[in-house]
Order: sequence, then structure tokens, then C-alpha cells
Amino acid sequence: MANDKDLTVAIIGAGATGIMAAIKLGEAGCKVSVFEKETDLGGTWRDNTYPGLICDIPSHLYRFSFAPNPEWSRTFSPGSEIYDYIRRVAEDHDVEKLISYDSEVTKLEYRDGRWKLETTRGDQGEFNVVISAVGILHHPVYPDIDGLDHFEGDCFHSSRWDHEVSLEGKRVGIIGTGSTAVQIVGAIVDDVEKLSLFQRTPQWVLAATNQVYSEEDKANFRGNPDVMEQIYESFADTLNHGFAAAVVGENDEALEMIQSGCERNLNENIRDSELRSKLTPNYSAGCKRLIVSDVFYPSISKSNAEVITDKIDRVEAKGVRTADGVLHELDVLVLATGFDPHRFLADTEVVGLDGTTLNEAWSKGNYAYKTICVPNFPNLFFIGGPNSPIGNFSFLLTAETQFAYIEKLVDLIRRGTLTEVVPKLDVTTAFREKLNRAMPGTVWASGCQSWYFDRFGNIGSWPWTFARFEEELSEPSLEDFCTTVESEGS
Ligand code: NA7
Repeated sequence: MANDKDLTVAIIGAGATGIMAAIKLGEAGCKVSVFEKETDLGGTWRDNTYPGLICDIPSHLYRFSFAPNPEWSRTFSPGSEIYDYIRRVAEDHDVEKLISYDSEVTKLEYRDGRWKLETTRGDQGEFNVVISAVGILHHPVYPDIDGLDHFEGDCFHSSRWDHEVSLEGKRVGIIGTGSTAVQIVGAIVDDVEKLSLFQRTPQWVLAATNQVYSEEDKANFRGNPDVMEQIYESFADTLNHGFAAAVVGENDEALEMIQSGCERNLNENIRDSELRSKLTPNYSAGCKRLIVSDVFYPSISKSNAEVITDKIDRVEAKGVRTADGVLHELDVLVLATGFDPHRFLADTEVVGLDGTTLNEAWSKGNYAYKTICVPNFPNLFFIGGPNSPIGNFSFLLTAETQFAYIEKLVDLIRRGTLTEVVPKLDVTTAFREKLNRAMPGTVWASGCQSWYFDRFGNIGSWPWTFARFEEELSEPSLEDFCTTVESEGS
């Protein structure tokens, strides 16, 4: 039987949420091991280093509740600051010693009440509990375009930026018009000779000023944590509650305001009618993840920038050939083509009860009870699992909400009340059906393609308000789990 001393927990991933879980479980007295496939912590903030990288969630909202940060430089701080913040939090809580780097988890097998774990470095022993904290933005999507390998210039995905390549005076092509491409455009347009943005679908862009926090502001935050807390509350109210309600059909007025704000931004900042028409989407704002930028429109209007809307036919040695027959000659080609957020543990062989694998269970789409756990896979919990609230709100708040729920389940095991926590199949099925019924009411289902959709056409986000998310995860209902209760004296 597990008890306070010997409960072992394996955490997969040393990104922001894995670090958070390691800190909190360590404080709760568990024996924690973190397995990270790369050679550093930080997850998506380690991988992404492209020019112009910022987090479009306000920094005072994008932080752990236990580590408010008075030092943020801007409303939306650069990615490097977020990476430094995660590293600092890990160091302050002395958790790096728990991390095994270069250790991709290849196999998890549930046997006799424990998870046997293997990594690329071999057998790592057994654990009572496994927590997946693998994140959603770390599997780059490479476009399936003919001839990509034949390009003679430099070509890389935005999340694998090659800093050896200077863009100074070069002809640079960018494929994609998501948040990443938009940020890169603003950062490089003045350095390059020519910037060609290959757009498959235009995006709605909301302008937001990226205010610099002065030394005086920061001193004020240091001396008055309440001020930071007020800023946090205000952003949480606007984004996690206001915006999140708007996109799931619970606040039409807010959604209309977002739509009109985007239209105003476009109309006021793109004076050229031909360019404006190219950049005007034919779907509702919020359907794709909303882009936040006050530099994109001025940047893409510059005389050395162009938006190419003709379909890409193929990539050739000298550049990109579009369907109209034109060859767009380039020195550098950036693939800002996004991520596959639906992979979760697809690269790990996860064998649950009765030999079922997670890939088999999810062969027609990912699902989890309340985003957290899956029938047949006891004591395996997900942070940021299927149908987590993802979008224009703080993923760290989502993760902490999920972790608090997981911790309550782990605590039951840790105290010996239960040995095994696995959700009931019928309860999980009923939860999935409720999700599916709610999805058509969301703006994501209103007629656009986006990374929220998986390959089966399911939307992988939370179709209700954030308040409902917090409510659903406030307390586990034990009757929803097939629990194995320890008999007295066992
Ligand atoms: P996104 O938002 O997934 O954007 C990817 C972009 O790449 C998008 O404009 C796609 O066009 C485009 N794309 C993808 N494949 C192709 C091909 N084959 N041809 C042309 N264009 C293509 O990724 P980001 O990295 O910008 O942002 C991801 C998230 O990271 C972001 O939402 C934030 O949460 C942070 P499409 O719209 O599909 O037509």
C-alpha cells in the first residue's frame, strides 16, 4: 500500500505545467521523477525562439499562482522572459534535480497497481501515479508541399528557428498566417529586402497595445503584491471569463465587440483596398484562435512586404511556385505552419488494464473524463488533456485548475484510501456526449478550419465557460470512479 513516504509519481514533460506539478507534489510529500525528452526544461518556451516571439496572453495572467512576477517587462512579454521565468521558478523550488533529461518516455505499462516506465534510456522502474504534462504546442506541423526538400536556400519551421541564418537584406518567405507568422512579420520586415507572406486563409487580428512596464511600475509591483493581484484578476475576468464565455456562445455581446474590434482594426490600418480585401476573413472572429497584434497591419502594409494568396503549387530550388505559374524567388523560407496539439502520448506505448493501449482507446478521437483521466488507465492523469480549455486564455490557470483536481485524487491514493483511480466508462461516455452536444454552439464550429479540430473533425477544446470548468473540477465525485478501496489491514 502506498503511504506518505513511498508514493512515487512520474511526470512526463518538464515544461511549465510539469514543473508546476513537480513543485506541488514534492511539497505534498510525494517522491517525484520528471522525464523530459529534450535536454532542457521550458517546453514550448524552450522550443520557440523566433524573432518577435511574445505570449499574447498578458504576462500578469500567464504565471503560476504561487509565483507572481513583478519583473515582467511588458503587458505581453517576450518568449525569452517566459522561459527565464519558468527556469527561475524551477530553480527557486529546487526541482531541476528531479528531472531526467534526454529521456523520452517510450512505454508505460500498468501491472499490479503500478506503472512500469521505460524511456529512451531504458527501464526507469515503477510508479504509483503517472501525470502527463506534455503540453499542446510542441509537435511542429510540416506542410505537405511538393519540392520542399529541393529548396536551395535556408528553410526551417518557426519553432526550430535557425539563428545562424541572417535575414539582413534577404528575400524571406513565410508560409502561414497564424499568431506565429504575424509576430515574425512585425519583427523582421524592416531587416529584410523583401517579405512574402503566403496566406492560405486570412485571420482576424485584434489590436492591443503592448505597454512597457517602467522601473517605477515594477517597484510598485514588488512593494505591493496586491496591485499585481488586481491586475491578474482584471485580466482573468476579461479573458478567462469574458472571452472564454464569448467563444462558447454564452456572451454574444462580447463576441460582437470582438468582431467589431477586429473589423475596425483592419479598416483603420489597411488603407489599400486590394490588400484589405486579401486580409478580410469570411468567417467569424474567434473561430480560429484570435490573433492579438498592433504591429501586423502596419508591417504588412510596408512597401517591401506582400501577401500572396495564390495557392502554393510547389517549392523549387529558387523559391515558391504558386498556382498562377509565378515563381516567388526566395533566400529563406520560414514554415510558420503550426503544431499538432492532439498527439498527447501518441508516441508512447501506454498499456492499461487488460492490455488495452491508449492509442487503441483513442483510435477514433481523444477523450478523457473531465479532461483528466481515461477508463482502463488507472492512476494516469493528464494536465492539458483532451478538451481542456485552450484558446485565448491562460493555459497556466487551466493547468493549475486541473492539477488541484488531480492532487485530490492523488491524495486519496497517498493516504491509502484508494489504490487505484480510474473513471467509469459509462460516466465518461455521458461526459463525452454532453461535450459533443455543446460543441455546435461554440464559435469554433461556426465555419472555419483551425488547429482546434483533430483529424476526425472533433473540436479539442472545452465548450462551456471557464467558470463551469472550475466548477466541474472543484471536487472529484467518487461515485464517478471505479475505485479499489483498500480493505482494513491490507
Ligand atoms: P497556427 O495558428 O496553427 O497557424 C498555422 C498557419 O499555417 C495557418 O495560417 C495555416 O493556414 C498555415 N498552413 C498550414 N499548413 C499550410 C500549408 N500546407 N500551406 C499553406 N499554409 C499552411 O500556428 P501558429 O504557430 O501561428 O500558432 C499556434 C499557436 O501557438 C497559436 O494559436 C498560439 O496559441 C501559439 P490555414 O489557416 O490552416 O489555412
